[in-house]
Amino acid sequence: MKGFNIFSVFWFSVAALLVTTSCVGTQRKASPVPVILISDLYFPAQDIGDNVDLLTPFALEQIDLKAIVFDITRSHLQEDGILRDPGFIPVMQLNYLFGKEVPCAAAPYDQLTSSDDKKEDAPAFQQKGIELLLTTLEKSERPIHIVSTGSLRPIAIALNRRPDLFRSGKVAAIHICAGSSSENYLEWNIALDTLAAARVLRSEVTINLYPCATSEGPFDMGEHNSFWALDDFGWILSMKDQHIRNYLVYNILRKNNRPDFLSYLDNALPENDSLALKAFRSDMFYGTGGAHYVWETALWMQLASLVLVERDGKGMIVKKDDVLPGDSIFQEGLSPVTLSVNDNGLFSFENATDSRVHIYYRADPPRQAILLNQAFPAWYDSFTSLFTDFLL
Ligand SMILES: [Ca+2]
Repeated sequence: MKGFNIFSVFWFSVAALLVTTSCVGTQRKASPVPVILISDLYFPAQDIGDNVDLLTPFALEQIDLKAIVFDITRSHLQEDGILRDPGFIPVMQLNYLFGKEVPCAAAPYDQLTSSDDKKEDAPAFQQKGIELLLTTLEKSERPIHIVSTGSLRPIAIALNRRPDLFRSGKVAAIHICAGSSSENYLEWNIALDTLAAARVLRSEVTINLYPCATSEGPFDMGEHNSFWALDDFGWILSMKDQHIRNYLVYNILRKNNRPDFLSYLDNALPENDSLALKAFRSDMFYGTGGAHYVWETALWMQLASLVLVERDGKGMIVKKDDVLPGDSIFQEGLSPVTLSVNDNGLFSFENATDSRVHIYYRADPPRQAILLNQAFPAWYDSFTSLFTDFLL
């Protein structure tokens, strides 16, 4: 069943609906996919990947970002002498750059104490993320896609409070970037809250799973995980949209010494920050080599119906409709599997012909890394904010 993609079905349904409801002789674009993002997003960044990835759902015309829930874990708010907050600042920066008003709120900071924990005793501030998730689902007229790129705690709490909402057709699917393709490796996002992971993975909801790690860990590239490494960050400095460039620099360099987080976007980049970005490498701190580690590209590409192609010997990310006859399409997608979930959040999977759970696969991971290193800078450089002035 490789090559089957649940979004092909989704897009076909959307297209069919539009054809039947639009006027004869007119063609309308498919509506963007409504999304609630749940991210372990902090400022200053804990993993800069979350702050860099946040740009994608704001910038893609195929995504209609409805709400952002901060999946905060108490131990990361104060760690090795660094103090962090939930990611209000990066969300505010992107709302400013894209002229949006995407609401955001934090979910409970502490792990579930049982698999049916509703966290009703959490402080009011931490209830807001769960309330935002539930009310966004409740008031949506279309089924919503939930994207989770951290722990599964906010979804588990929402499921425990309102299982009816998740059974009502309000949730199109939950797209999870977490876990490992091997049941022998406890991956970071699962380890953040193992009870929550088991709760969500055992639920009755449609799940598309993008494991981050393999049995070798989170920096290995296997057939069923999503990791790749970006070799270089230098391209950011020559991005056409300099306001977006400044957003990336501010978040990658964790510029909490600049509380003017909007004016930083609107002014020329300080020379020292240009130099620091050029020198920045994630492998100075951890991992196995690269300027930047990425786990979420595949998820956003699948959700937005984008494909990785090789065109004239170079990798490109394009819309499915824009694939040219000479393009070589990189083979990746979602396959149906049956999932066996342990109480500790570890899981294994077996191919199935039909299932509520799908797992990410890719044909040739090293080839994908080469193509994405060529394609990713141009893809990000194609994003445009509301601002067109030149900053230097
Ligand atoms: Ca994350």
